[in-house]
Amino acid sequence: MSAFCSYLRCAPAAHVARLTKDRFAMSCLLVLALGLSGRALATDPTHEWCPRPSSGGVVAEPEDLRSQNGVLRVDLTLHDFREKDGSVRYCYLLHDGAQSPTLRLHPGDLLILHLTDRLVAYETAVGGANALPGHGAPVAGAPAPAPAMNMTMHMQPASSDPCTRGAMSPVATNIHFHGMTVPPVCHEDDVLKTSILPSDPPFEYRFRIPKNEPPGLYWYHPHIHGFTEPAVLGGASGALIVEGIERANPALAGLPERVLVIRDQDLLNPNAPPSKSEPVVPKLFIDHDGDSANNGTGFGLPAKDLSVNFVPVPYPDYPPARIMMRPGERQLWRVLNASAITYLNLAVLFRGAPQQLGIVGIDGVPLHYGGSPAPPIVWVDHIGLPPAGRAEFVVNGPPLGVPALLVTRTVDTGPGGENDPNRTLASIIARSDAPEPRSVLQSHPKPLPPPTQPWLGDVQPVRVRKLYFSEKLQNPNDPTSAVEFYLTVDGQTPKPFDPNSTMPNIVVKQGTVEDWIIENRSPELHAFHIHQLHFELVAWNGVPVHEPFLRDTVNVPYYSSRMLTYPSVRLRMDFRDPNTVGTFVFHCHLLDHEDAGMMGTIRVEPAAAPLPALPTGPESNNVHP
Ligand SMILES: [Cu+2]
Repeated sequence: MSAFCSYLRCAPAAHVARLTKDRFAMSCLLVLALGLSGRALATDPTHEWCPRPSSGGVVAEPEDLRSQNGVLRVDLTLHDFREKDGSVRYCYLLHDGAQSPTLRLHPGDLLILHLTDRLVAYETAVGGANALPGHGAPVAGAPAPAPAMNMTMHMQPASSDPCTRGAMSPVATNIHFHGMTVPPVCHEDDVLKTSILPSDPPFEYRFRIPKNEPPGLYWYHPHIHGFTEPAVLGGASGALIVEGIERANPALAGLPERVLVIRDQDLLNPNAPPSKSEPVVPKLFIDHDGDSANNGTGFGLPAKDLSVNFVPVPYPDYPPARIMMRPGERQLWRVLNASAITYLNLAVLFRGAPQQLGIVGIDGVPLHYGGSPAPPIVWVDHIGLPPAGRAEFVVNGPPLGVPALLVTRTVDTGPGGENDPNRTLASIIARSDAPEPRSVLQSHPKPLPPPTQPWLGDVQPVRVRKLYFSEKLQNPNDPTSAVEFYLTVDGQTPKPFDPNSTMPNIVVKQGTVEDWIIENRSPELHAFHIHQLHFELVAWNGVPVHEPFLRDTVNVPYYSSRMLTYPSVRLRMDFRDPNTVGTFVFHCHLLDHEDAGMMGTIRVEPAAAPLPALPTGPESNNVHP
């Protein structure tokens, strides 16, 4: 526990409500052939794309697509569908109608992914659909207002080349391979310029999984600035597994494995009264985004519903999805928090009692990896996952007849955050005839080669930078005015991410290691993520921590006016891999924040290249090592 009590790294859970602001089934068989007929369906406004299972259903595994002879070829089509309540579903669809397949490759394998953009419906639903009546919310079915950003500033004339187009529009898309250390270039993992439109032919992603990519759970999702949240909230996400975790941790050999993708979505029953089984909570507050604000009790209307492999678990009764297991069976669970804004705090309960979960990997990396002094497995009774975080852990199934639940406990997102109450996710049902998971880890794994470079935690950083999250009311005198979101390099001027800027916020040298202190100067949680690399958390609120494993996303605790200093995390950033060379982004992974500008860019220069001359002026501070 000691090493992991900070994994969730949330602010203290128990606090009174102190609201400082009064503001705010996979039945896609119709799509069997996506040739001409798919094209015709795509323009048919009555066709219901992206069908979803009913609540209370059995949690089916996503379809597995496995590389063969070192190559995985995938054809995905991205669809959207606007529901009657105004919310929009999104899905990555295969020709056979399956949604959001799990891509499984080995280090060194080639991925060739053809992506077709068939987005049509989103334009009329920008602004979210679960804003509530009586709070200035859009009327269901009516065109909603634009989000709190100037979208027109990002609308550029469409070039003919998706690689340089950079167009950020509601029907544009691209893919970010979250957590992978593949180069930030077009056709690989670039999100700054790559912009695919419905008028384009299938766009090819083509890259090799690096031979040194840690084995574990990664994921893919669209990353068009200004429009990432609606797509991910709508379900545009899927898992990518780099095979071989049992090579890093032989204790896992032969275990069945289960992929659980937990997504958030607009509330199915936003106007329903709370369940009578819950305590009465203070008056409902709605935040600027139209979401239910944190009330600090652990109960009440959540900001978003959750789903487990697309089986919804809606407010107010949270009917659990169903996970079937053989009695007492030990499995490896690979859990992805693919939520747009929702934090998870997972626990498994038998007869209401928390069970031990054996964490073996975080954010795609085995705990004991790359020379890390971490033990290969750490047993805990709850696991915090910020949006985009992943945890791979060993679960021992319940004995026959023992009621068991997968739950997420409340997360205190801060006085400015969204409400994230206690809720059930799934019943775990022990049955002798439960089907086995589709995948089983190798029984006799060949050990991974030894690390070729020192453990990140043992490398002296060449410098320390400070960045900070902050929020500002557009009109400080009007508490109902929109909030602006910034992620600022200390010394630079806070401003929303500018997709047209060619000046990176930070320039570093490949081959180096730096320490970044990320402060939170706002009254809500943020989740710091950087593309292309992993980092180690080395201090929490200025106090060194011993958590010698890698992450790509980390929670940053919220600020309250009672605090004497801003909360912070200190991260050891690893720019040693040559694949990090190029320009890419770091941002908050609460995607409404990212869309509203909480993002910056970094350029990693080749090790041999000289650094450019220092620009002058107040914004040049800390730009160069
Ligand atoms: Cu944020």
